[in-house]
Amino acid sequence: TAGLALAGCAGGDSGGASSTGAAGSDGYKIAFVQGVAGDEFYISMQCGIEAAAKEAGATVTTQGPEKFDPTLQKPLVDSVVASKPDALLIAPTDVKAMEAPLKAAADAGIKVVLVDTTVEDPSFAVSAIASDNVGGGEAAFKAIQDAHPDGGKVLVVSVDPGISTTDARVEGFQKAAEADSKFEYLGVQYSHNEPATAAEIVTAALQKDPDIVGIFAANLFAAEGTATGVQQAGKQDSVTIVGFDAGPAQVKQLKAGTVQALVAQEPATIGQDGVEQAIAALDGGSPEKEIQTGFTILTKDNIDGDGADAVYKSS
Ligand code: T6T
Repeated sequence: TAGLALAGCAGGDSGGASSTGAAGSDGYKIAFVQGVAGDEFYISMQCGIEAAAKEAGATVTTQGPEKFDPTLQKPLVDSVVASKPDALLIAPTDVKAMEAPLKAAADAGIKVVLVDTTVEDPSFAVSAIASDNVGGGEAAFKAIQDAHPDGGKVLVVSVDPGISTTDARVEGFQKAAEADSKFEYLGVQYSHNEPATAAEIVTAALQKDPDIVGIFAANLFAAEGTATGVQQAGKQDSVTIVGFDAGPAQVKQLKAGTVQALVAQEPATIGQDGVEQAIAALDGGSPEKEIQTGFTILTKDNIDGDGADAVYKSS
């Protein structure tokens, strides 16, 4: 993976905008808009983008909204469009709400590349790059299935409906769970990307159904709160937690045994691919319309070996 090659990436700017690139460079200007600022997944992606841009002599400006919320992301996009970058790499926060502003960016002549999330009709984008999110959801169920061959109740904690990635993960998990009659799918609840809300959802769910055997947390912040909720309910010995994403805190929890498996995406690769496709489009080449990147299932058994490469950066 690109992970190790990127050690030392500055990234980690959780607040306002950051930029990198040679001063006075006459290379392409790339703007990156994250789904949310301060999220280690997007920090690792930023590292991949900056490394690839540096190689191509391009400059990068990175910004992210304070929350994973289209009403906060749209004004950022509008101001980025007004600054006329050559390309915009973006993780749209909603399949519907972000479509028009991004189409407007493309209509203004900016090459738009969707990284991680997408929109309902991405035809205006030169490329869309994402993990196999349905496959990741299926793999998450398989990890619970392996730990509980006799079956039982399973729950999903996601972010918000209308996010392409997490919706696809839920879909993959649900289909796999419903295909095994030994399991009872309790449905999905939404944490709005707040760990505290995820923890409340989980403690309430465990009060109602104390025999839950597995919980799938569909992103980093859902996983953080799910682990807290299971601990608070004192259920760490009977509930298997599988989280999407491998931030430093999640990996610590995996090693400590408070979380049993993680689905680690390749955010730096998504970012590097994004830059390459943007530059292909700008140079008049033929970018790939869609690219699917891989994931790794991390457990206590493989995290100290090759799995360590899959851990995201925190700064
Ligand atoms: O799981 C990632 C990303 O793929 C998703 O679209 C939103 O949440 C994360 O950024 C993790 O917090």
